[in-house]
Amino acid sequence: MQHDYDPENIFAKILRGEIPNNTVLETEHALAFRDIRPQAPVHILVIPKGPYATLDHFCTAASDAEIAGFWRAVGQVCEGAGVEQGFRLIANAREHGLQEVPHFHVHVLAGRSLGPILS
Ligand code: DGP
Repeated sequence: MQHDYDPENIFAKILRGEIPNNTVLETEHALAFRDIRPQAPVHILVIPKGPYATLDHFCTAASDAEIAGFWRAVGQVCEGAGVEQGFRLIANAREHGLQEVPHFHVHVLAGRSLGPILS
């Protein structure tokens, strides 16, 4: 399918340094920062640096180095966030996924019992 990317989305502006963020980790291929509306004591967003709108866009169009680098950063964030009691990853996509910001991102949620998401 065709994947469009809007370079004016808010995370693109964060990557360009046009909007401040609370950075947790920056690597060659990823940036991790705290969510502005935290839903848990730990709520970190991890984004790739390339122009990808959704997980499927990223995982089909990005290079192996970008994909490996991104997921390595997700692992580093999970290990570094003090989440020994566990965590949850969420990746919303497009309308039905209620994705608000059209730059692929993974939410890392932890620090409390997160409850069931499937019933
Ligand atoms: P999603 O629905 O998966 O697209 O979630 C987008 C998240 O991004 C949402 O939890 C709020 C967060 N967010 C939106 N704008 C900003 C911002 O300017 N800075 C930060 N740190 N987070 C933002």
